[in-house]
Amino acid sequence: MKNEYLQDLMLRLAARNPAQPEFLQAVHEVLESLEPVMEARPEFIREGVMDCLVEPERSIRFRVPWVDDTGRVQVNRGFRVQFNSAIGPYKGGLRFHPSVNESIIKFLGFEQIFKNSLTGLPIGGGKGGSDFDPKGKSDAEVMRFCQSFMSELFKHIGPDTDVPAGDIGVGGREIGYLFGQYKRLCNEFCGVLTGKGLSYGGSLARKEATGYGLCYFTDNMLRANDRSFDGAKVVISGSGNVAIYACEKAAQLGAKVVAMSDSTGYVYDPAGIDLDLVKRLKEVERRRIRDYAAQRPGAQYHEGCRDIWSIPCDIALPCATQNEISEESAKLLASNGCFAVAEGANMPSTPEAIAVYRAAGMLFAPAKAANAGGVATSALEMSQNSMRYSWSFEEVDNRLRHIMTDLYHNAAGAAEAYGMPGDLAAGANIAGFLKVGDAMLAYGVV
Ligand code: NDP
Ligand code: 2IT
Repeated sequence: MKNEYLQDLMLRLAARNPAQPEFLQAVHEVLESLEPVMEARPEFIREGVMDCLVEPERSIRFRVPWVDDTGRVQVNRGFRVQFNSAIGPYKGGLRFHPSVNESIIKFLGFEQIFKNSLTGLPIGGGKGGSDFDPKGKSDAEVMRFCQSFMSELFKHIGPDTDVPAGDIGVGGREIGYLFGQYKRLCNEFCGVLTGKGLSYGGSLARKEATGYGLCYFTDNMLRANDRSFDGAKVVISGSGNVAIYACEKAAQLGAKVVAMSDSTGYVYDPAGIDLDLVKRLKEVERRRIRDYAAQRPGAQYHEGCRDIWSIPCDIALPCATQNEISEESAKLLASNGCFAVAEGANMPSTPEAIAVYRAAGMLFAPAKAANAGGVATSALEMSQNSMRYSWSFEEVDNRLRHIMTDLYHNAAGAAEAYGMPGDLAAGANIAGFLKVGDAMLAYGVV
């Protein structure tokens, strides 16, 4: 980073948030690519927009006590970071995973500001979650936890204030328990959460949206570079919501997905992943990806999820978690001939990995742009809730496809306009920032 003001801002941010490496990583990546904007529009620094941008508007941390099936009291931590509401109510998922801490929620909330802006829809940025681990818990335990979590969270959210949704460890089951408790506490049926079940205000195609949107975005990027999914060999990390529907759409677009993973290991299936089997194991039976190989002749299981990037492929779709592709993994991908990486997960590539993609001339679709289809469809769910109406699957899917195409052109156009043609990461940061920054300027110091 060359801009002296941004350099100093980064130093002050690091001094104030010493134990938040993921948050600092996310901010650094954005500020670096905004340097040319600071040259062209010095008012963003002069008027204090950059200083405000890196400090959440509000950050809530709370105790979540609940009783497990043996009668013991368990205590988890709950978080909601309401990062930026310049262009709409805070919007962003809830993550339930033992690794959750303030740094992770703040990095996710910060990224969400620009992602949500890029969708073109009126949504601000926020994120929340807990260090609760839903794995191995009974439905009754998950319900009690969700009810306790919402018993505090409901005070801070609302359909025009803050609208949470799912993320890692939070799917349809959890959203159901959370929404039920909100409705009970507020005596109000409203669009306060997205990713709801179809019988109580959910949107068709929300479940599919992040994975499908990732492939729509990637398809645009590939076509603009005379490539396509058709006939391509694809590796997808993760086997959760994003990974499953990325696999489905990639296959529909003619690709062969040969590997998927979870946090313990990966399966390699040279004949192509049997997605019905993955869906049954993961969505219905809540089993491990290891069990896939036991039921699928020809598939191999390997312990250790990170080695999935050693499998030769044309296109890599990381759809598990942050920093899952290291420099070493990126080098393996490049040397095995991979020509495109598109991020379904949030910040799955380390900065060193991104440098490898650039040096190798690989196409790179950054998370903020490539996985924005999930939150965009959440915003479509909010619209349907406000209208008290529901669109068909085709209607929502068509809107999603158009949003991802517009988003691609918007990011590519901003990269070009600021002298970095082809750099979608910079373009996404710039285009996402400008709308939020202009709104913040309009408000004055607030
Ligand atoms: P799920 O909980 O449905 O699935 C997560 C998947 O990633 C699982 O296969 C999980 O394996 C694996 N995983 C989680 N943590 C780790 C870890 N520390 N190391 C290795 N593997 C891990 O979550 P989603 O599919 O919803 O989310 C996946 C990613 O996509 C996240 O980065 C999320 O922030 C991002 N995202 C999600 C959106 C959504 O709409 N859901 C929208 C945009 C981005 P295991 O089962 O073993 O834990
Ligand atoms: O990271 C994300 O964009 C999400 N987890 C989805 C957020 C949402 O509000 O749908």
